[in-house]
Amino acid sequence: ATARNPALNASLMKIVFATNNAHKLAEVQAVLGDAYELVTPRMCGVEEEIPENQPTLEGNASEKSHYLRACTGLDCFADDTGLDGAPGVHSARYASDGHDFAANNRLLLRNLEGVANRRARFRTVISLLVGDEEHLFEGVVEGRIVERESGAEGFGYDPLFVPDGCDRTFAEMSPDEKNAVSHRGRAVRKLVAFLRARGEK
Ligand code: ITT
Repeated sequence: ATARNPALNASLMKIVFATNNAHKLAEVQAVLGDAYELVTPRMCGVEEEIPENQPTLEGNASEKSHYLRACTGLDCFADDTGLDGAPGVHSARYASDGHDFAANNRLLLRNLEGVANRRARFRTVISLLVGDEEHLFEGVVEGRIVERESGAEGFGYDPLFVPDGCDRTFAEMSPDEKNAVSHRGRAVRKLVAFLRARGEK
C-alpha cells in the first residue's frame, strides 16, 4: 500500500539493518512500528553473509554495521547477541553453523546435563552508524535454561530460555510479549529513543 501512496512513503524513515536473520528483522520492525521502515542488506544489493569475526558483541555489531556502510554508503545499524551465564551455557556459537537451531539447542541441553545452576542471560549490542558517528545501545535479560524445549515462536535458543518473572519460554510468547522483556527489545527501544531525539533537533 505504501508504494502506491507517495505521501505515506515520505513519512516513513527508512533505515538499513545489517542482518541476514529474518527473525531479528521482524522483531526489530515490530518495536520500530510504523515510524521506521527497515531495509535489508539484500535490498541494497548485498547478498553475502555479513562478516562477524570479533571476540566481543560490541566488536561484532560494529564490524557488521561498518561492513554494510562500506558496501552502501548508507547510515545503518547491526545487532550482535550472545547467550552467557552458568558454565555450560557459555557462548552463543555452539554448532559450526549458528543457524542450525535444533543442533545448538541439543548441544546446550547436553552441556547442562546434571548442572544445577542454569542461570543465563541474553545480551544484545546494537551499533548504529549515522554520518561519521557510531553509537552503541545495549539490552540484557536475565533468566534460566529449562530442561526441555517448549514453544514454536521466535528462533535460536528461544524454546529453552525462560526470562526472570515469567513462567514461559520466549518461544511460548507472542512477538510483542518477547519484545516487552527481551534483550533485543530493550536495546531497540534505546535506539528508537535516540533516533527520535536526534530527529527532533
Ligand atoms: P546476523 O545476521 O544478525 O548476524 P545471526 O543469526 O548470526 O544474525 P547473532 O550472531 O546475533 O545472529 O546470534 C548468535 C546466536 O544467538 C545464534 O545462534 C542465534 O540463533 C542466537 N540468538 C540471537 N538472538 C536470539 C534470540 O533473540 N533468541 C534466541 N536465540 C538468539
